[in-house]
Amino acid sequence: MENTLGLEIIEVVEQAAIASARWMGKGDKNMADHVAVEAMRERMNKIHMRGRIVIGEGERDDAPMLYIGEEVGVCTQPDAKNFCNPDELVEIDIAVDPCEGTNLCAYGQPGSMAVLAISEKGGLFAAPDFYMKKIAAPPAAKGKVDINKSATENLKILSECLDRAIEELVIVVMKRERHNGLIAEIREAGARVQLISDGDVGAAISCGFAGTNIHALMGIGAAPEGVISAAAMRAMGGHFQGQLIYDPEVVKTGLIGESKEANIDRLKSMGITDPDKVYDASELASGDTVLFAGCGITPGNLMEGVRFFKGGARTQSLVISNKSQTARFVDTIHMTGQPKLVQLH
Ligand code: VTB
Repeated sequence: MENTLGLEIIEVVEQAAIASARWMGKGDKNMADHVAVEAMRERMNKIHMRGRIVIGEGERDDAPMLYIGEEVGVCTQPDAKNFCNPDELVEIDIAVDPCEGTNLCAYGQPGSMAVLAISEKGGLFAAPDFYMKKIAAPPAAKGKVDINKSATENLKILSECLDRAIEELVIVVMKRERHNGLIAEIREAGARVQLISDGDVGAAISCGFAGTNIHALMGIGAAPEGVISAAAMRAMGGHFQGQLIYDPEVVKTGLIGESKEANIDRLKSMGITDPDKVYDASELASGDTVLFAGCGITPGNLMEGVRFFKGGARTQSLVISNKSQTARFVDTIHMTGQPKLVQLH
């Protein structure tokens, strides 16, 4: 599964990022998202695979493309039997966010990315469109920090695991009213807070890499994005835990269903009987093979954004694989126009 797919999914996120980057700074987040979805789907449908979207743009009725349950890949097309042997092909589950941080892209801010995660069938948690309390931390703190502990306790643990003073730690938190208490507690404990307006996937993954100067992500973001972050952290051995948030009162901003009770019922209907369960990365991305791919749309902590030049574009992507235990940065020049001398700088 991994060898061929690992290369092809780079192109999937690259194409989505290039399409979206054309709408960077135009103030139209729906277009930035729409073109990324289209590009991602088109490229995905050229891959020799039997894929199924488990986390996508929403339910079929609301999302014309990359909806949950949509089948993608050459071997799901009506004429597939002419060139695919269904018995030989592993069925693949895919979680996508073609333009993670649509506001960031629309307003020309850093940190938007095209991202996806892949595993064999059943290998990714099909998270409902709710929120998720998250904690992400570097591999050295894996299994040591705990979402059930206070931020103050976790900062002490991080400080020990990373062998640096609490004052040197940088914790990313999304700037939301629901996080006012958390932000105050982190500052009180002595650590520094990096507030972001959007894009907690990039923040979570940044914790996995030394040198990003990001030591943890804490707080509540979207659940589907949590699964994609978990896939990356599982593949690279970082720490990630998530707990579904189904109470609109806790979220404060953002719409999540009619009421807490209705949401609990919805979770039950999806087979989630313990709504307060804490999931770790290996439960959210439980597959034997887990691959993450991301491509910068605007520049971020880990990747450059898309840069256009006469005759093409240059992208930077990241593919993380649990099987080969690699995090591979891929720098690509796309020669989409007339053949030209490629400018490296
Ligand atoms: C979260 C976060 C995402 O949007 O979903 C956020 O996980 C939305 O949160 O990375 P609110 O509803 O509180 O605004 C992102 O930042 C971007 O998709």
